Amino acid sequence: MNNQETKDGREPSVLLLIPAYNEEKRIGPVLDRYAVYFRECYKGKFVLVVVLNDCRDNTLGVVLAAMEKYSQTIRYLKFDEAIGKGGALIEGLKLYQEAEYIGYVDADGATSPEAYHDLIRHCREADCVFGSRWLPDSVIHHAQESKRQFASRCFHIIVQSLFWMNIKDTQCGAKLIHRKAAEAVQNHLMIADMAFDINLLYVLKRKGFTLKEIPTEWTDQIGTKVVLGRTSLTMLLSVIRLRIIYSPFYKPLKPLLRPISAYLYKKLAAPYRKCDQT
Ligand SMILES: Nc1nc2c(ncn2[C@@H]2O[C@H](COP(=O)(O)OP(=O)(O)OP(=O)(O)O)[C@@H](O)[C@H]2O)c(=O)[nH]1
Ligand SMILES: [Mg+2]
Repeated sequence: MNNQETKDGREPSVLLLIPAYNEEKRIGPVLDRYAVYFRECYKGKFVLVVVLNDCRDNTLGVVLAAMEKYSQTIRYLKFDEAIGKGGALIEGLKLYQEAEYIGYVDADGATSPEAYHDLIRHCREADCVFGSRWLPDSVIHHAQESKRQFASRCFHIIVQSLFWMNIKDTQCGAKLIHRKAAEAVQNHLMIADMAFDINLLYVLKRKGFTLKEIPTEWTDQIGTKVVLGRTSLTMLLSVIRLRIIYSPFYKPLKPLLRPISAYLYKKLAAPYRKCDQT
């Protein structure tokens, strides 16, 4: 018996979110692979919810075609505003009541269904388990290009010095959260861009939930949504904003921080969410 199975051999119910922005070329085969794999190899309830927003291409058409084939397994949520990857996940995580575990994975197929299933096998080891590409046992089939790796390691150093979470890879797109933990952080998620993961992990940790990095199998894919300069600047702005929000300086700085950050996000054409609950 695997450690996530119950005595009758069932695996936990999982709702898996896939944020998607202009993914008509990448998401079709990924939906096929996940739907078929989990139908055939998973001994529990498994539902996929694609969260799309602001798509300029036929992502919705591709998702609808997949839903016709796998009507029991695939659903979607659609937003017309540019809410960002983080915004899409914030909205998707509101569905936490529908399964014992709620998680997410990228639409690009960098994490295979087998690798995601492996993450689920570790679900009882912490309140949030997530894939890591930087552990000794991680398997990288095709690595990111070197300038992406360099930017990613610089970002890692910044995140470590700001938050001291001792996490090797906050940015891997494969994460799984127990519904109780997802419920507890609902009102504390406010980073709408690609730095959303830091927001999620940091708030979980602050609230006393346990986090565990699991070595994963990962393959870089073409067609990334990351525009290195602008995405990196936005992510930097977001982690600094998050750090200030969770510092003693936030109260006195709040009247200044709000208009400044709203202005900067607008300049960067990046999605911005206010944080009323913090
Ligand atoms: N809903 C939504 N999803 C988004 C948005 N921006 C990116 N995504 C999704 O977020 C996921 C991550 O994007 P990727 O292009 O894979 O970027 P990444 O994983 O950070 O970087 P790579 O290493 O290049 O894969 C993909 O599923 C995208 O479609 C957005 O504005 N809205
Ligand atoms: Mg990706």
